Amino acid sequence: MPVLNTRNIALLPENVQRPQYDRESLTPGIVHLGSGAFHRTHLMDFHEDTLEHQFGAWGVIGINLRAPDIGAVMTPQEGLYCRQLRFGKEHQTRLIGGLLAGKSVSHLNEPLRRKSVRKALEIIDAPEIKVVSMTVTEKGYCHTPSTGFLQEDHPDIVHDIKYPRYPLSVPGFVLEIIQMRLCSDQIFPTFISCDNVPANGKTLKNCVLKLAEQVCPNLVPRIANEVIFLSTMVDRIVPATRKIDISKFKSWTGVSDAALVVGEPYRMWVIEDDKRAQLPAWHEVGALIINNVHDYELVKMRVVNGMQTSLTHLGHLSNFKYMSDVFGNEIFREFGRTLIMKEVLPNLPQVKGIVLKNYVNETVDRLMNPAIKHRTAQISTDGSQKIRHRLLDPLHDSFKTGIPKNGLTISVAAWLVHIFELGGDVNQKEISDPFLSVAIRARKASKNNLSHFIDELIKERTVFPQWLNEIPNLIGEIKAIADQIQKQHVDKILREYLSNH
Ligand code: CS2
Repeated sequence: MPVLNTRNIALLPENVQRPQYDRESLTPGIVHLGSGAFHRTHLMDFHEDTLEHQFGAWGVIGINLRAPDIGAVMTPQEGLYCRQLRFGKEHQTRLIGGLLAGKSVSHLNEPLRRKSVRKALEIIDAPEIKVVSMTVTEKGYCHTPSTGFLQEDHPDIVHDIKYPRYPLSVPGFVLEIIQMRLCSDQIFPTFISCDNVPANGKTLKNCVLKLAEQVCPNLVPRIANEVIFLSTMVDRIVPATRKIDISKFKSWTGVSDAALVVGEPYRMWVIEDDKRAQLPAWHEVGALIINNVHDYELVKMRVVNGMQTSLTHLGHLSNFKYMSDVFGNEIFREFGRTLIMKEVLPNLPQVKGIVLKNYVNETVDRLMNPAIKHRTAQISTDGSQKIRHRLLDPLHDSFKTGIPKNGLTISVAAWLVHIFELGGDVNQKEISDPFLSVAIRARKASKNNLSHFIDELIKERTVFPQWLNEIPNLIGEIKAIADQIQKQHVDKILREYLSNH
C-alpha cells in the first residue's frame, strides 16, 4: 500500500482538503516539543489555517523527548499526515503540510541518548527557530502538582543538575536551549506552553529558574527578565488514534497514514499577549491573544477537564470504555452537568465571549459525541497530576464560599477508589501514573483496607494540600462515599445526588 508522502498526495480522495500554499518553499521557524496526537490535531490545525492565510517562514519541526518515536513515523511521510474531525457519521479530513519533519530523542540508553539529545538541541539552536511550543503533559513540567514548584528531587531534575548538557527533563531541555542561544549570542526563542497546567507558561518559567539556580545561577536574572514564556489555554478533544482509525483510512483512501489523528470539530486557543513575542498570525485564524489568559484557563480546566476527570473515574469503575458511553448514560451525564452548574460555576470568573451556562451545556454535548472514542482509561492516566486543578481546587473554593460540594466530594472519592484499585493491580498496563508507587506502598501499609489507604495517601503533600485535613468531617465524608463506590453503588450514589438537586 502506498505511504502518504509528497508523491502520493494525488492518490488521496478529492474531498481531502489540501494545503493551499507552496509547501516546497516552507522553511522551519518553530520547534514543537511533544508532537503527539493533540499537537497534530489542535495547534497544527490552527497553524495550517495561518499558513494558508498569511504564508511565512513558519514550518514546524516536531521533537519528541519520549516515546512514541515520531521520527520513525514522520520521516517516510515527509512530515505529511491527515487530521480527521468527526461528529456523528460526518467527518472532515485535512492533509496537514505545516509539519516539516519529526525528530525523536528515542534512544533510552547512553551514549546514544546523549547523541540524539544534542542533535535535537542543535536543531533548536538554529537562528531561524523563533518559537518553541510544547505539549509535554502535566508531568513533563516536573513540578509538584500541589504547589506548582519544581520537584527538586525528581530523578530527571537530579540528573539534569549533574549533566545539564544532556537533559532528560523538559525544564532541563529548555534551560540548555537558553544557554546555547546565549553562547552563540542569538536572541532567545519564545517558549509557549500548551498543557493543562494552570499558568502553564509561568509554571515552566519558575521550574526553569529554579533549575538555573543550581546549574547557572549567574543567568537567573537574564532568564527572568529576557526570556518569554507564554501561557495558553488549549481546547480540543483528541483521543489516541486507534488501529481501526488507521485501517479505515487505508481502505477509504488506498493510502497508508501511520500519523493519522482524529478529533472533534470544536477548538479553542487562547494565548497570553506579550508584545515582545514574534509569532505567526495565529490571531487571524481564531486564536485569541489576550491579557487575562488565566481566566480562560480556569474556566476550561474546571468545566471541560473537571467534567472529564469526575466522570472518567466514575465511568471507568463502572466499566464504561469510552467517555461517549459514560455521557450516553443519562444518570452519569446529568450528574456531570449538575455538578459543574451547581458547584463549580458559581466560583468562576466571567470571561468575554463565553456564557458559562451555555459553555457547560456545550461541553456535555461535546463529551456525548459518539464519533470520538476517548477511552476512560486514557483520561484516568496520570490522574494524580490532574486532580488538584480539576477537582481539589474547586472543592476548596466551594468550602470558602459555602456553596454545595457533594458532587465534587463524590468525584474525589472516585479518584481515591480508582488509585486504590490501581495500587492493588500490579499487572495492569492500561493506566500509568507517576503516583502509582506511592499508591502501591499505601495499599500494603493499609493491608488493603480502603479507609486506612485513604488516611495514608492523604498525607502525601505532593498531591494533597494541607487544607483537606483541616475541614471538619471532610475526610470522613470522602471515605464513606469511597466505601459505597467500592461496593459498586455508583449508580445509586449518582441517582441520590440528582434527586437532591
Ligand atoms: C483530557 C484532556 O486526557 C486528558 O487529561 O482531559 O486531554 C482533554 O481532552 C483536553 O484538555 C480537551 O481540551
